[in-house]
Amino acid sequence: APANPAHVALLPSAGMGHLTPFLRLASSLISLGCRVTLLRPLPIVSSAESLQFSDFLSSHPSVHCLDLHLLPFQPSSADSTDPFFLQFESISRSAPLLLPQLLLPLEPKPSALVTDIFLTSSVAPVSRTRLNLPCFVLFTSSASMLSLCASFNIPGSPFVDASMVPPVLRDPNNLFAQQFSNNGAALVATDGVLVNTFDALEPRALAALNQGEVLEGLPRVFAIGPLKPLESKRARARELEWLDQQPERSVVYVSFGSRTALSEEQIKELARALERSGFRFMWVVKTQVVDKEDEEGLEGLFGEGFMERVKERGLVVKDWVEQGEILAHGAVAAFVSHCGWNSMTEAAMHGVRVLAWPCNGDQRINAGVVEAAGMGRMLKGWEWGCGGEKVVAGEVVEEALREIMEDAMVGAGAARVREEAVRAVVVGGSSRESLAELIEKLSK
Ligand code: BUP
Repeated sequence: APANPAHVALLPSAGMGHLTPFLRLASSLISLGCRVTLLRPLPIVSSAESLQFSDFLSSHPSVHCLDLHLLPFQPSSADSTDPFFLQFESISRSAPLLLPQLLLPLEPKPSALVTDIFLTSSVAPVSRTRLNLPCFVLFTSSASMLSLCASFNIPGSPFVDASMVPPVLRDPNNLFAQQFSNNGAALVATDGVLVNTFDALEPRALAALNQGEVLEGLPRVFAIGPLKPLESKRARARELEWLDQQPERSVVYVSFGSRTALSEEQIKELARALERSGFRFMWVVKTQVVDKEDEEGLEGLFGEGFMERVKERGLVVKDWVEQGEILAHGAVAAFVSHCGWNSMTEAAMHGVRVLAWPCNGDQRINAGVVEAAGMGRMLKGWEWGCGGEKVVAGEVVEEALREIMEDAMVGAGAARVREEAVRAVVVGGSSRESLAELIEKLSK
């Protein structure tokens, strides 16, 4: 390790989609000799996040964790009821007051602060002026989404087709849209933007960002992905044992991430599609409806007799699974996904083809990245909100499953993307070099 290692303070925001890349980054920095101070906003919204924090801290004993006790705030009626959104708000308001108390007394002093895109406009000015620390942003989605964020003018951007922009960002009165826009604009007052992607996956977006085409004055964008998933310390789960019993590249893995619930009707159609297709499948079902602990609850959800009929070739799970390990398993061939960006980087690094079924937020843009890279296809007839108003029929999904499983071009595309991903992170690779360059900057 260098005599004077970089000391990086990390401030994540809320939700697994945000916490995950922060902890992966922390782990990579430590393995490259950096010192890490992790700021943990409390209270934490989901139990998945709490578990992730404690697993991470126990497997990385050198990390100094500082609790950031959020100040009470009264959401106004204009604020959302989404608990993650309220948490972004609460961290944004508390951090400028709490960061100086927590970070100024630290010895050794941090050399830089890395924060979340959603905290940029509130944290970057404090970091640079009060703390006298360079401020970097970890953008938790794709570089293509970053080009929307950095160039954003409600209701659109010259860099992203309007049809890809989610309805919430097309409404100039929406508070989330306004904040998205403010945070994008605040990027010029930071020292660099880190993205969990790699050159070969998003060459055009990265070039446009770094050549000043998207936003004048945008600092350097560092493509440092795919960030390596943390090693799980938990016992090997039954999902992996189940996958061990399945033939090579035969299983369709289905998951819509930690925050997306399909409508009940859409779940029934998807169940029909999986059954009719005849493929082996593993389905992580997350809806409020399945919070009940028994299989009967699931049974009611999918339609009469479904579980019994598919029990030889399908596994339905409702708990948290180790998705990184599932996608790394050789039995998995395809991933039916909402296209959360972490999930897409995991599919890319394991050469798993994607049937893209975007629902909200950045997902349509991420799905476009997957298609352009040749590692997947979009589901025809998908709708914003995922089955809220219009349901995609089982037959359409079945057809799409067949196409994705049988299309040799997509298979080759996914395999190529995996090779490129591996090449990016080994010594001499584009992401590995960017990370080294970043650490050099962080050390100053
Ligand atoms: Br669900 C689930 N196990 O059961 P995304 C997710 N994950 O390991 P999201 C599990 O959580 P946003 C589970 O591998 C990925 O790293 C998954 O992040 C992991 O989507 C992460 O893919 C989920 O970005 O977040 O949760 O919808 O809405 O912020 O995109």
